[in-house]
Amino acid sequence: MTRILIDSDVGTNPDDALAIYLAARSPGIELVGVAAAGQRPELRVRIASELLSECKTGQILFAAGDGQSIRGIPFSRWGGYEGVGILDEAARNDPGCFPPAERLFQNWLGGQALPVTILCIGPLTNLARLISSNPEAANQAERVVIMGGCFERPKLGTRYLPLHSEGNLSADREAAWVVFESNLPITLVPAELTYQVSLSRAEAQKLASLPGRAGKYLAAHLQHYRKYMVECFGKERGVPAEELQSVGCFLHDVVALAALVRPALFQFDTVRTQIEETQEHIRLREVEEGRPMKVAREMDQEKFMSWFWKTLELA
Ligand SMILES: [Ca+2]
Repeated sequence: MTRILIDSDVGTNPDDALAIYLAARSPGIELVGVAAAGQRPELRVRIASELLSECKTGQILFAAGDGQSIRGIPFSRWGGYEGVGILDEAARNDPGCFPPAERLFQNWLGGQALPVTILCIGPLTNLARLISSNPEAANQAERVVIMGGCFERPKLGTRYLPLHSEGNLSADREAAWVVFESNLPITLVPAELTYQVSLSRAEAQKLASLPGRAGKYLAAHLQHYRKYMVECFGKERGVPAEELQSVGCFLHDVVALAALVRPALFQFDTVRTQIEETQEHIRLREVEEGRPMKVAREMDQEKFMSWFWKTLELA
């Protein structure tokens, strides 16, 4: 049994919700906690707790992370539809209180004898804070799997996207430095790999047939997200709307979960990795002398998709 703790920015892009839902349904996995960082972290983590309310799981601790970067800059990623389809207006305005992410990490890493893997599918702020405030606890993590960064420009169809297309490292650059300079055993799942799989609009519609609240939520979420995604790709990455015509949803965070629960679907290399930063972007570089990390390079896309649908029981 692999115990995992997910640190996300669930709510804006649907891939976080999918990764969390799949983790709760994956055999051999015990999901022990879900945290969220990003604009309005309490709302985000409430979404996760509602999403899993009908899943048969053990006890999961839900925790709210940061609403701003290490430097105190408020996170900007926001679609305006976060929680629609799973929370009513009153709950979206007042999602309630959750313990801080730090407590969740302390709970599982501070003195616990049980090994825990952390899956980071949002900005690295919560993990960086733990590394800075309690490095002994952080070092207890059995493994840290990170969806983030890119060594080369990700490709969307035949188009190369700009380097800033990966949002997790860009959202909190200081946090990324803290995590990459730590001694934690890191597995990286970079954006040039995660951009290789997505759901078409027709495939994404199948998610509406998931039972109960999850299906209802994902149907509403995907509808709102598509408009937002097309706008973002146009404004930030120069991709015309026509080129996104058939895309229903990217699966970045789901690929990172798969690298953790189905590593046989991937080919990994050990790469000495360093962050390279300019004003415009933050990217990863393979260097001769640097910190070795396990990097997911290739995946069997067909087997990945079949794992995805099978785990959702929609195959
Ligand atoms: Ca995410």
